[in-house]
Amino acid sequence: MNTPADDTFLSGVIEGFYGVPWTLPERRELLSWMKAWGLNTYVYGPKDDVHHRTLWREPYPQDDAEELRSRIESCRNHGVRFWYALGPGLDIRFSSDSDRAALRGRIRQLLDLGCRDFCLLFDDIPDVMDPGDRQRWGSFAAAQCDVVNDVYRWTLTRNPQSRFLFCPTPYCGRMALRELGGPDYLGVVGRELDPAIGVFWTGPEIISREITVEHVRELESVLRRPVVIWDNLQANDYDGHRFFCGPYSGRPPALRGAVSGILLNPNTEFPLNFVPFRTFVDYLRSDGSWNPRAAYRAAMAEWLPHFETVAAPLKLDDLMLLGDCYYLPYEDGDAAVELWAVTQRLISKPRSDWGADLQAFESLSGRLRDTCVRMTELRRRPLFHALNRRIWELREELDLLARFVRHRSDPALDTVPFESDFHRPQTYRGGLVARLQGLLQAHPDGSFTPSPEAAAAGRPGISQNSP
Ligand code: GDL
Repeated sequence: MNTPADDTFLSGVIEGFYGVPWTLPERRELLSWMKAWGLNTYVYGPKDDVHHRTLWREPYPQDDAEELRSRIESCRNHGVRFWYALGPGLDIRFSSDSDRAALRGRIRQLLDLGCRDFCLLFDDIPDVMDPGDRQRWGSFAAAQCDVVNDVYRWTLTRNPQSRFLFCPTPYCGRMALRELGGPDYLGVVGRELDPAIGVFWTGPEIISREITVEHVRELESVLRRPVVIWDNLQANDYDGHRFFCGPYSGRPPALRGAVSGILLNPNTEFPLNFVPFRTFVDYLRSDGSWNPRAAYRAAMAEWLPHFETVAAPLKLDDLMLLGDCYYLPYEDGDAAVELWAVTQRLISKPRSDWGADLQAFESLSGRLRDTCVRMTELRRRPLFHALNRRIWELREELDLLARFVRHRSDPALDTVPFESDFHRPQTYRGGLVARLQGLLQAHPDGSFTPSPEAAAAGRPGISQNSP
C-alpha cells in the first residue's frame, strides 16, 4: 500500500480555497507540521491570489516572485514538493497563440524560481466556449487537453522531472452526471490527456461526505488513471458561519491504495486546521481499524496547548465541546448532538414534559457560552481572530435560547410575550442577506420551496424597514 513516505503517492495540502491566502508564518508552521508528519505535497493555488486566476497571463511582479521563491525553497528544505497551480480557465482562448505563450511564460517564471511541478486547473469556470475554439476542437475537454498536453510537453523540454496535475471542469460525480463541460467530457480526458498527467477529483460531491473505493475505481476506468483526491471535506470558504475541526472521515483506509494521492483543501483560516491535518495523518498511517472519533480526541488533546490563555488553563472537555459544535459539514460531534436534542425538546414541549432537560441544557449551554467567552483570553491572537465571528454567533444564539427557556420556565410569565433586550429587530439577524435566506426553505432531500415567511413578507402592512 502507498504511504506518505512513498513520494509517488501525493499526500498533503492544497491551498486551493477562496478567501484570504495563508500568511508566510502560517505556511512556515504548516511546513514544520508536514515535515514532522511525513506529508510530501503542498499545492499553491489560492483562488484569490489575483495572479492565479484573474491575472493569469501577467507574470508575478518582482516582490511576489521573490516571496514565491522563498516559499519554494522552504518546501524543499522541509522535504515537501511545492506544486504551483494556475487557473487560466476564466477567459483563456484555447486557439490563441498569445494565450499559449502566456501559459508558457508563467511556467517559465516559476521554473526560474525553482518550482518543478505544476497544476492546471479548470474548475469553477464558465461552461461556455469561444465559437472559434468550439469549431476547432468540438469540445471543452478536447481543447483543454490539447493546451495542457502542449504546455506539459514544453515544460518537459525545460525540466524532464516536472510533473503535472489537471483539474477537470466537472470535478465531482454530481457535475459529471449533469454533464458539466459537455457530454463524455471525462471520456475525452481519459483518451486525450497525456497519460503521465494526474487528474484531480473531489468525490461524488464538491464536499463529499464519503468517498468509496468503488467510486474512484469507476472513475479510473473512464479516466484511464487513478485520480488524485482534492478533498474539500473541511473546506469552509462556502459558508462564513462555520468552520470544521472534526476528524478526517468518510474515507476507508483502502481508498489510499485506489488513488494516486489525497490532498486536503481545508478551512480558509489556517489556525483552525490543526485537527483536520493531524487526523488526516493518522488516517494515512492507520491499518484497517481507523476510528475517526478516537483520532479526533487524540488530536484535540494535541491542539489544546494552542489554546493557552492569559488566565486559567482551558480544559480539554470544554475545547471538545466547542469543537463538537464545528465538527464536519454533515455531522455534529457528540456533545453538539446532545445539546441540539435537549434544546429542541425544551423549545417544542410544554414545561410539564421537560424532566431533566432543563438542567442538561443549562449545564451544557452554560459551559459552551463560557468557553466561547474564554477564547478572548487566548495568547495566540490569530487563533482567536479566526474563531471570533463564528463563536460570537454561537454565543448570541445560546444566550437568546437561555433567556427564552428561562421565560418559559416561569408560570407567572405564561401570558407575557418573550422579548430579549439584546436581540432586537434588525440589529439581530438583520440585513438583506438574512431576509433573502428566509425566502426559500431548504429541505433535507435537497429541494427548496417558498417559505412561509416569503408569503408573509409580501403582505401589505409588513414592512422590512419599519422599526
Ligand atoms: C470548489 C473549488 C475550491 C473550493 C471548494 C470549496 C474545487 C476543485 N474547486 O469547488 O476552490 O475551495 O469548492 O468551496 O474543489
